[in-house]
Amino acid sequence: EPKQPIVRGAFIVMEGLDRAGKTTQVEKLANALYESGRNVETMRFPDRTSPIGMMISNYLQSKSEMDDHVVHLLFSANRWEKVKHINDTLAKGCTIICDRYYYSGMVYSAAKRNPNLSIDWARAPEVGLPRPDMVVFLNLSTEEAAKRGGFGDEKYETSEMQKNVRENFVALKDIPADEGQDLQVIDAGGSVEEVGKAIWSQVVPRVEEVEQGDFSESST
Ligand code: Z5A
Repeated sequence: EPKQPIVRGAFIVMEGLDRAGKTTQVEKLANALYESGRNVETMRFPDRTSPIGMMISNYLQSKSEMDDHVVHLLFSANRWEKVKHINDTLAKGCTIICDRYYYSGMVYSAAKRNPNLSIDWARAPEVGLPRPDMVVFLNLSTEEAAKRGGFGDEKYETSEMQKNVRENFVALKDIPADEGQDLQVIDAGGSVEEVGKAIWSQVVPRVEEVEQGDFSESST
């Protein structure tokens, strides 16, 4: 039987807390989708390769200082500069698995608890970005995260910041906009294989739906 043509690729985002295994699972999922005969591309934010991404990377490595709003807007601009590429890739039937997106953008900037940088303020520059077809949120307890080694050296890798980030991700559920509802929570505390299986069983049905045209063309 001839395969139906693919309407478009699916846009799947992986979000999660520090050391939850996003990068590990993005690769694993992309490989498995590729093995199943699909075109797949991985992306990550921040994309440190563009001029804007390099400014973000220097900031995260404490090589430069920036006002909280400025770096927030750079993280957002770093997504906007990829919008055409995202839309073109999906349109040609290629599925995108993306490591972090604007959910991280909102939650990390607001975790600084700067009184002039609320989650609503943080959301504004993200409005209009392509909306993912599914967001997998890898949830890891503080205890499990600690077992996976200490903090790295980058700016946000402190226990205070990570505690606020966790609270903000939980609070996303209460935001009237649809951000919270987008998140499919998966327990990231199991082995790489176990977590991979849980992700696969959630993602594949969604990818199939999108490929067959069952999606709404929406933006944030
Ligand atoms: N940020 C922001 O502020 N605003 C934005 O708009 C965006 C991001 C997009 C850099 O991001 C920082 O930018 C980040 C958020 C902020 N700050 N922090 N923290 P990044 O994506 O470049 O860096 P990252 O997310 O911190 O790092 P990462 O390396 O991508 O982490 P990960 O993907 O969660 O984990 P991993 O590398 O896959 O695994 C971590 C370790 O655990 C590794 O040793 C693995 O072998 C191990 N691992 C993985 N899975 C398992 C399981 N299942 N069991 C045991 N061990 C495991």
